[in-house]
Amino acid sequence: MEEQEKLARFQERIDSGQKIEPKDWMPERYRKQLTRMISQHAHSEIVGMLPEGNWITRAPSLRRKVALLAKVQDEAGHGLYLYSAVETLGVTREDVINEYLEGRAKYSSIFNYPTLTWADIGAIGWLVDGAAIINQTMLARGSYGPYSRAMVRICKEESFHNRQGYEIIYTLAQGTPEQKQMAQDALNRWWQPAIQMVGPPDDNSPNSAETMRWQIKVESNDVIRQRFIDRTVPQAHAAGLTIPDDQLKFNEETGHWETGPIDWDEFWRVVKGNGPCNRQRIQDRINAEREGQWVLDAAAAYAKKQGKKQLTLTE
Ligand code: BYC
Repeated sequence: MEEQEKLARFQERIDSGQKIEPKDWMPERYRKQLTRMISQHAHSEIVGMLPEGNWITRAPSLRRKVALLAKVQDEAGHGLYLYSAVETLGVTREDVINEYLEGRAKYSSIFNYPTLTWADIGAIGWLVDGAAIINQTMLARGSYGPYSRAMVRICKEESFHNRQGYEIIYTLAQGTPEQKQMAQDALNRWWQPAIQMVGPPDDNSPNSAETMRWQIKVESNDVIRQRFIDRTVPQAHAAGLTIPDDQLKFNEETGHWETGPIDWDEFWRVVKGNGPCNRQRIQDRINAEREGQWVLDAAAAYAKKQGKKQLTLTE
């Protein structure tokens, strides 16, 4: 079959809502786009453990500690499903992890900000998992079977994360004036990064035309961002907190909250490696890889004895 004809058939399958599976024919660009997105997503789950892991030993109660520990473990699990999903596209997880360790791979901009107080743990669950769920519920309807199925399970776990985060923020906001101020301060620092994390505006999103034509993404960055804002503003108000945007207003005609300007210069600075914690995040992962080498060596020795392939740290 001619390439053009294969392409037309492929597009027909996508347009009729069929899932594409690993052994099906797919255009090289489709494979490339998915490999890019899934590997970035996997790295984000793993690097996302760092800002939260920072607070496990300092959680204010046993209940909070247990919930945070479970959340961070869930994120590791998400990374593993996603590294497995990316392997179905013909790359190895060692290759994509090495790209990350060498600073060549992207991961979500949001994880380059520090967690300065306990309220930041609430802000991550509420805002970061909140934005991620809205984006990923959309990705669960995407065309590639292994990725869309991974999203279903991940979203269920993220819903728990989101509620534990909002509960932390809400509780602090109803506490002493100092506690309320801590919650407000976390919202002030995380609001812009959170509304930026679902990607640049549609008119400056080079991958969208292709990722949407092939239904890797089924809704655009702007649509997802607006949904996140519409859902989150009333939650802030219910907790008695103020969104840090003096131009924020509700448009009665469209039924949407409209924000003031979003700081896209800051977003691109962070994406290009110059956020407050970019270097530290990569260094921490390099250290973890180095310090975990003995586990790899032990697993490799065991695998050799059993006649199996060599394992990686994330298996
Ligand atoms: N950060 O053309 P665009 C979690 C890049 S983790 C960094 O719009 P696309 C959690 C983009 O890669 C959840 N880079 O791209 C874990 C592209 O550069 P390249 C993380 C970003 O792909 C632990 C360029 O900008 N979620 O929930 O059509 C604890 C132009 O963008 C970002 C995912 O990873 C960013 N924020 O759309 C707690 C979801 N945004 O690759 C919570 C999967 C954009 O061409 N990914 N860039 O060099 C996606 O849904 C899509 O890739 C995006 C961007 C919507 C993010």
